[in-house]
Amino acid sequence: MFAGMNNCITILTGAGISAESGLGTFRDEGGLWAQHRIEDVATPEGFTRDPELVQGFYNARRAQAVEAVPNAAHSALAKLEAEFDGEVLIITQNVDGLHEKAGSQNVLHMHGALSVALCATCEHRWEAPLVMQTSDKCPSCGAQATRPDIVWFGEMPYGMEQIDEALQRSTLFASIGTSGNVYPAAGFVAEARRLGCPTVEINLEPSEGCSLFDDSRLGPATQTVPAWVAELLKP
Ligand code: BV8
Ligand code: ZN
Repeated sequence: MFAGMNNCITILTGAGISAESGLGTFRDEGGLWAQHRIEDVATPEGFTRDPELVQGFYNARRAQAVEAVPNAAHSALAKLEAEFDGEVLIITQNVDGLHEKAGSQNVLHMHGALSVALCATCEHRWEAPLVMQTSDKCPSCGAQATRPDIVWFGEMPYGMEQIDEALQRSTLFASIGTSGNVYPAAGFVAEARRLGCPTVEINLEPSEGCSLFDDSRLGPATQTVPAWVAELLKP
């Protein structure tokens, strides 16, 4: 990193960064997609077909997320944001609130958040109750059309314009704890490369897009992320 340049580190995180906080990943052994069919619990069609099943799936994950404690990887990223001479943006695919619990403030939830409820009728958002039910009424328009504020497959992720702008000005792009299976998130590294931005992958094992990264740190996030942050903060 060159002193004086307006340094900007853009970090994409996935379920792997929360694994050591006890939250399940999707595609690892016994992961969430081994227990549920994506079509049934993470698509708008699935929600229309059986809203109670989907609300139950997210109620269970919300209850787990509320109890979960951020780990050393989340804390290291909060320290990076607080101490780095430049901008640090975390774009997370995760719907748990562990980055915020660890103290990160510049966090973009591109796939939504378990802590937010959304009205499908008037798009009003409010803090989700721990248990959401199909019979809940929207506090704003009264419609019985509440859903978790989660981006399902086939739906447009949040913040894509802001993400494009961040990638344009990034001086370093890091991908942490994601398997690189889900688009458009999995395409960010190719965009960063096209823009001439250095890229690093920090993951338990090489991801689908590993060949696109200039640098890679393999191992558990609670070890690899604090080490990477210490390097970046070295005077
Ligand atoms: C869109 C909801 C367009 C929240 C999620 C073909 C057919 C159909 C669709 C498509 C297709 N090709 C592309 C698509 C589009 C589709 C897609 O990409 N499908 C894939 C599966 C092929 N994408 C979409 O539909 C997206 N929308 O494209 O819209 C559009 C355009 C215009 C107008 C309208 C629409 C929407 C994608 C968002 C879907 N929602 N989640 C929830 O339930 O959580 S995706 C879900 O996967 C999560 O958000 C999750 O974050 C994300 C990615 O998974 P990962 O985070 O990577 O987790 P995973 O388990 O896979 O990997 C964990 C990694 O961690 C592993 O690599 C492991 O090694 C590592 N790890 C484990 N332990 C540790 C560790 N690393 C470090 N330390 C450890 N201890
Ligand atoms: Zn409403």
